[in-house]
Amino acid sequence: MAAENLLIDRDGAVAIVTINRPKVLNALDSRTLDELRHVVLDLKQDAGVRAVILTGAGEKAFVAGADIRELSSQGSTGAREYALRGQHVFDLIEHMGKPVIAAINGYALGGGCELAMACTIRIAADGARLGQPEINLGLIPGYAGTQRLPRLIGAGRALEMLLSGEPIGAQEAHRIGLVNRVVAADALMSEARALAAGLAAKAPLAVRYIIDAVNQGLDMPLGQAQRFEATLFGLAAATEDMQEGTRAFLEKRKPEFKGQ
Ligand code: CO8
Repeated sequence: MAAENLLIDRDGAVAIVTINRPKVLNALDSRTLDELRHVVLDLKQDAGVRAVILTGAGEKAFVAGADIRELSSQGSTGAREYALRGQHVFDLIEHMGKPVIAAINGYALGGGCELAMACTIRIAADGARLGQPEINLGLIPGYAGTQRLPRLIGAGRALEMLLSGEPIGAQEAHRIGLVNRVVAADALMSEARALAAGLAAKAPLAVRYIIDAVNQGLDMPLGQAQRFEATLFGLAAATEDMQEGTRAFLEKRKPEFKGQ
């Protein structure tokens, strides 16, 4: 499937995916979601890609939400399917097994905030605004916003954002843990690239196991999650990269991880 609404670049082991519908503030329509699904599956399979940056085209928006024009014509069954389809794509991002950095360059509203929350790490430009304004459309979030938001910032704050529909600025998002860091707008992509390159140099299997342990562990009772961690620890300890990492430490040199 040729991507019409996405730009895909490579910088060494880092892939940069840009949602490219700036005329509608990068709103997510069905085609864009489908393209995103294909790209995520491709990047997951591509052993040469070890980290991904997701951002929006233009200076105004990361993603201003689901495409309201398309959404307005959905009936009840269609809307449910639409929500499930988007949730599936966002789950694929969360479970890609590689770090996905959301470089939030402007509005991240509704589905845009939900997309950022499905990413592994969020960096925001200082002028970015994040929120779940669905309530103002007589809707509720449909791409897991009611679930990922309270997991990230706690139920009380999440309920206020979800019920008020009021977006918050980047600094407030940082204060409450919705974004990991805030940078000047003109430094956003260089910060994201530096972070991604650093993560791309880590042991890929250990990276995958950490992401799995955290994300899947959050859905498990603590005892079960700890046993899951121990199993992944056992798998990590059996990798060549573990041999390389420990040997490099003892030889006082930088490790070279191969993902094996
Ligand atoms: N969908 C479609 N078009 C959009 C969207 C959107 N989400 N956001 C902006 N646009 C369009 C505008 O219509 C406008 O188009 P045009 O130039 O043709 O009039 C263009 O982008 C520029 O936008 P504005 O003129 O509105 O720009 P402003 O700077 O005045 O305002 C805002 C920027 C505040 C971001 C404003 O555009 C806005 O409020 N946008 C909508 C934000 C929103 O409500 N998002 C949530 C959408 S619902 C959602 O995401 C649900 C997700 C789960 C769905 C599950 C399936 C059932």
